[in-house]
Amino acid sequence: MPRKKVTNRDVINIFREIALYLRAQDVAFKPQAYEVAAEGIAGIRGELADLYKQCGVKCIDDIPGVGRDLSAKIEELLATGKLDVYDKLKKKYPFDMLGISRIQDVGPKTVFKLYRALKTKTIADVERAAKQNKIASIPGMGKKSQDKILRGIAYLKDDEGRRIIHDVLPYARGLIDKLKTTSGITHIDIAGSLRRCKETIGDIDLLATTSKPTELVRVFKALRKIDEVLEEGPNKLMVRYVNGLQGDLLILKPDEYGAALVHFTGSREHNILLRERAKRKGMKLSEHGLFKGKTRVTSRTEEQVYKHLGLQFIPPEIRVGGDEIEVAAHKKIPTLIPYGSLKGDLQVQTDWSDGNGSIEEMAHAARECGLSYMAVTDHTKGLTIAHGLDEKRLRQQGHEIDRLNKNLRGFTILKSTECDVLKDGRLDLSDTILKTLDIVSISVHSNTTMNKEDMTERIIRALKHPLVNIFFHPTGRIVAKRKGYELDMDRVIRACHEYHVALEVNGSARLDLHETHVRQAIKAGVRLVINSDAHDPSHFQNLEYGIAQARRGWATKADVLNTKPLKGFLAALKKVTKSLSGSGTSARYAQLHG
Ligand code: DGT
Ligand code: CA
Ligand code: CA
Ligand code: ZN
Repeated sequence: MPRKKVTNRDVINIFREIALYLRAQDVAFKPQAYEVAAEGIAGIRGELADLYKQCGVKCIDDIPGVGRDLSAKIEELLATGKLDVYDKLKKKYPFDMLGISRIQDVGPKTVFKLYRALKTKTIADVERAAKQNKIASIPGMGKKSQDKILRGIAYLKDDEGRRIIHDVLPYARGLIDKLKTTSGITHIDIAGSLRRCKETIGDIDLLATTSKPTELVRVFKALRKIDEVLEEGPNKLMVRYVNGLQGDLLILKPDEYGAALVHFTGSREHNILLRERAKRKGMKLSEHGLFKGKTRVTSRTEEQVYKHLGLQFIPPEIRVGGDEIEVAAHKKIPTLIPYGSLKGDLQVQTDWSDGNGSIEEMAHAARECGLSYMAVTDHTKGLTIAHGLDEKRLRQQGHEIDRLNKNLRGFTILKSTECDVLKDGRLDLSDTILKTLDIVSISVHSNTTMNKEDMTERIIRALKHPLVNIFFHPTGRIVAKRKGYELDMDRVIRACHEYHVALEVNGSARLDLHETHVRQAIKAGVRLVINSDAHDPSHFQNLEYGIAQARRGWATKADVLNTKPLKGFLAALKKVTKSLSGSGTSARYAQLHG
């Protein structure tokens, strides 16, 4: 039997799992090295196997974050399909470390503890043990931890088999790039949930038109990213890709393409409402077109289908089957914030705390992505696991930023912070140092199990602080991983409006705010910022997912402050601080709010 191809995903997962094993044993430095390498691999475009074939271990060495030691390990994996250190770990500790530690609040040490006490090897084992009330009696665990684990597992299951969009979109684009040069092809597009930019994706739906269907099928089946063809017909293929995702490729008639694109983009709920509307207008809508009796009214483009239904064009991101069709009938769908329209990024971590890049590296990467400003927002001292900064180091960082800004043309680094909100709603840094910053941003990282009332009070107290400008990842959720803390978002949104604090739409795996809160915040007059939350130079790609998230919440360019050039942005943020405006923040705030 031929050995299975080692994919980037395999290497990433193995490295992440090794890091977890090492973390559980308190090994210094090494876990981070594996994690950083995994990040680096996640950021590359092609397949490691191809790179390796081209120029050997030299090319692997060049991947950001992959050191000499680990490139040798990657080589071992690619060449032999196995990795000795990993196999030894797995033999000694035969449990699904990677899987079990995906459960919310279950760290690698807990996975070990569970295994030692109960021999739990899989998530299913852990679930069974929890249901049999066995976890509660492990020393140091208790009933509360057991309940939390059960909730965490239930949350994971909701998303079983689905992948976060960050992992799927670049992959699908890689497929499109390969297919679009096929002879005879006239259209090749992403449809389904991926085109709608949902947070998680069930499968990759591709639509195509071509004058040479057999050629397209041939090229498609030969793609290295395809693991197995599951079903094959003349116009439809269903496959499993090497990353484990499934996908369809549909080959359509060119004159039906628009109607098909509407149909296969979905959502199902949106399609149902469209069909009902067609019916009310004496027509019938299907994937083949919009019909009046036997005559086809239209089908060639999506725009025409919407137009003949008396509707404005509805962007895919908001085709959810809510009120979008009604609003489109009144021609009231706003122009959503365009992709690529951000000028700055207000949440960037560097190697001063838990990021991988220096301030300078991050600035260069941001500029490469077309930005003209970026705020450095390292964590603060309360967050010891992330090497948070205290007042003294933040001041030193300020000097470093001044030094760098002198040498940068057409790009500005802003002094900022991701200041931890303490348990009682006070901030983790003194006002004296906060006043020296260009922007003060806050977030909650600790004591996240408070009840709703207390958490809301805690956050509102922080929002009231006269120096605070932006509230980062407001609900604490992480897609498919963590639900977020209990919070009264109505009250938080009102407070943001009252105290002039902008809400963040975070483009990392958090995708926080949720789109319903984006829409709610806009209605309440709260301004937004879209940030990457970059911890690595490659993470500025997150901005695109942040924009998608904001679009799903109906945000326009005007709703998002960092679509403005630096000056306009700082002016709009209102509470402009000392180092740029020359006037103290609190004085300005007192002026504004009496
Ligand atoms: P996913 O794959 O779970 O992330 O979500 P979708 O929306 O991509 O769902 P999928 O792949 O099953 O189907 C793609 C689109 O095709 C879906 O959004 C709407 C359309 N579609 C598929 N089956 C049906 C159906 O039975 N009824 C209707 N109205 N539309 C359907
Ligand atoms: Ca799909
Ligand atoms: Ca599908
Ligand atoms: Zn961080």
